[in-house]
Amino acid sequence: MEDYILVEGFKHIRHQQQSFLEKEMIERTKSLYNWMDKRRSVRHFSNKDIPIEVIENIIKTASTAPSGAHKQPWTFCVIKSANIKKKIREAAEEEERKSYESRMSDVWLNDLKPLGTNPDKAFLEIAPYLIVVFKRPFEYGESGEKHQNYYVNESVGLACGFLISAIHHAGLVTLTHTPSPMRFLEKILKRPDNERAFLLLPVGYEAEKAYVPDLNRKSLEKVMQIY
Ligand code: IYR
Repeated sequence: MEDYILVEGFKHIRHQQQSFLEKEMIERTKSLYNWMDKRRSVRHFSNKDIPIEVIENIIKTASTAPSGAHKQPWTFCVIKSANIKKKIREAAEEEERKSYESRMSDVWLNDLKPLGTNPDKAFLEIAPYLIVVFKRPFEYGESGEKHQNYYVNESVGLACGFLISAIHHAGLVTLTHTPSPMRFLEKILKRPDNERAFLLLPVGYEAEKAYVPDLNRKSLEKVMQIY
């Protein structure tokens, strides 16, 4: 027999979150932290293929994120085609060159120096998959009227966090690439006019010899305030 209540005429089903003993909870949270702390934004990819089922599972995980009024205002475009990856790389590098040469301030360029980034985006062609995340600021109703979505940036940002965690959980690597402006992605992928490019993530195995900047994370004392 199904267990439910009605709230203003809408069905609310019974939910029972699995919980753990305190000792177990401490172990689990420690172990997740240790694993997540190993995640790095990686720019050196292997071109080794990965099963599409892995990509599907990763995207299903991202799509479990909470969203404003449960509108799920996102679309994840998966690119495997070498031809489309090449188009994306060429367009991204063109924008990036302009950014690095004139659009970014000296302070910004200086802040990026430790990361060693530059307008060359070879990873866009090397990684076996690119995931381009689109946000959907509004939806079209039955008769073509527009319905705004809510907290779109927050919702899609959360889904991207879930996506990045799922990629790391699979033992794969990614980085959050934000070529700016990103309108070229809407054009190349022929997206509908209610979608705006939000983030581009190459996904794949790490290259055999990969390097990342030697960075430290802020200490707990710096990022947490207890009241
Ligand atoms: N979008 C550029 C520049 C860039 C900006 C930030 I803020 C970074 O953390 C890293 C890169 C690029 O992808 O190179």
